[in-house]
Amino acid sequence: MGRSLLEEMVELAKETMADNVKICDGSAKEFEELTQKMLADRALIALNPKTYPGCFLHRSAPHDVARTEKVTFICTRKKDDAGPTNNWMDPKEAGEKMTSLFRGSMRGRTMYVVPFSMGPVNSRFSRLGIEITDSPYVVLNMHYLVRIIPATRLSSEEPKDIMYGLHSLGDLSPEKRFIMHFPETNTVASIGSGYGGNALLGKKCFALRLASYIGRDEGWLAEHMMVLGLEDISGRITYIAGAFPSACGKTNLSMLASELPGYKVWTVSDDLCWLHVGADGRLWAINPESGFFAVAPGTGPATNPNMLAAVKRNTIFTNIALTPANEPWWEGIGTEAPEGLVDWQGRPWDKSGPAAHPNARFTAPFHQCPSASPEADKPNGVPISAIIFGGRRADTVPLLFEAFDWQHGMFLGLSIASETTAATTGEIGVLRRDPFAMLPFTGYNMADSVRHRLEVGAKLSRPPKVFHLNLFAQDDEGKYLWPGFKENIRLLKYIAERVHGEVSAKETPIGLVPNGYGIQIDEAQWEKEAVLLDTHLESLGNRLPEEMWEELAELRKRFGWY
Ligand code: OXD
Ligand code: MN
Repeated sequence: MGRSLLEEMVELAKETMADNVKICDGSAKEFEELTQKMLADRALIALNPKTYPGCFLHRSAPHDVARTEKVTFICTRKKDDAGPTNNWMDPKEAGEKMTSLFRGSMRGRTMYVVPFSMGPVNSRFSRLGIEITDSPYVVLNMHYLVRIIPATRLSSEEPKDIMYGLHSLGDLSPEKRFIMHFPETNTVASIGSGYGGNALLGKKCFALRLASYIGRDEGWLAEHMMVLGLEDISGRITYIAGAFPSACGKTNLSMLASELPGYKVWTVSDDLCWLHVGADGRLWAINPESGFFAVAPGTGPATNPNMLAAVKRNTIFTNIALTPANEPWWEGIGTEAPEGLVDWQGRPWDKSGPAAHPNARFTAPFHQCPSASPEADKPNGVPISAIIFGGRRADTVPLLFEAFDWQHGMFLGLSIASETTAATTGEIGVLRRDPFAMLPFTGYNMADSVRHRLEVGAKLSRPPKVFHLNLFAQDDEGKYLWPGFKENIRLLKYIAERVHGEVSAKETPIGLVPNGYGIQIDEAQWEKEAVLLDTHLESLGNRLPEEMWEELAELRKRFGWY
């Protein structure tokens, strides 16, 4: 029998020919040494120590600023196991390609070995991982985003249970950039990018793509969901998870600063969660991460004051603009751009484009956020009473409605979409379906993931209620119907009251709609939507559970179309 892929990956790590190897321990001393080295190499700029203590700016290569889905692959032996929504490559072919790209790729560099836990260190739901990288920027980010553990802890784990990742910046050329996932052997190989989602393997690669595959086999779910706890006047906390496609307000909602007297939002996660079926028949969530890696532009005092407070110290900023006082600046921060601003590429800002890159980021430790939930590190997680699937639609889909049951809720999750507007792309109404907000993050066949969600639901004696939220519905003049931001607390309050059976809802063909919000359902638009959903379901192939087609037929029946 040939060598296992894992053995081949270890061999591959040796072949990178790194000058030296450093086993990381996550200590403050290590952080200090790395920042000193990066400051000397001009890979970091120290920000104003009085106003932004412990903060640094990193500028990436200008062509390496976002996740690259085109070169992200799921390499399963059978193509059908990756499914119609993923790029696929045969694992042998992918392995060979990566071997040749990694050979000598770390020459002249240090190889950092970072052992870590995803999830609270003492939780039975956590997973151990190891990332080998030649990027000190990656290591710094990992100090905040995952819990780095002593390397010796890895030996207490079955090697096959460890998520193993090899990353190299390579020469950063887009033609030689690949993010290869091998879910059947729990490994990832990524080369050619230093950008977060491509290079911080703990985040999307491990915590979603590999973990979703593991969760399918073990009966749990890895989701692209924020988690918050809504505390009400009586002190009762209702935990709500929410999956929204990118740029649909997930992070802001998870940290909402409530102005409703007696109500408070506690943040458990702003991006990811792992959901397990508890002995009590409820779904329990942990946050596999321990920090935030979030988009800066648009974060300001009105949209997310908690995040602004979280990034005032010990934060790594990437691709933001810099003021003459050595402070970070981005569009939407809430202050006028000062004279003498330097743009994200280090040039004097000439106002011809944005000063900060639209995908500029900050990386900060979780507990710096004033709304961080004290329950976030609980080994068993928090019990989820409601799940929100969020979309971005100008018409058809109203502000808020509730699924009739879990299966209908999964149909809503399968259908979520975000629609571009003239303001963002110049093209109106381009609809991108993003099932469960997991389109780029599911490590196996999306249709099988629907079956798995139905199976998990069948094990829940107290399933969460499922809601669909669309904060972006517009009137005929293109004006948003819902003010959003601080008003969203009223929607969370409504959801919690539905969970506890304290308010009624109106039954309509699309689901249960809140009373008193002036919600209208436009039948003609829904007739078109049903046709679009035919195409969407079709596109997921014949492994899609029949139940989803039944849900679509039921929708038509409830409208009385046949
Ligand atoms: C994303 C992110 O791309 O969280 O979804 O960075
Ligand atoms: Mn995300």
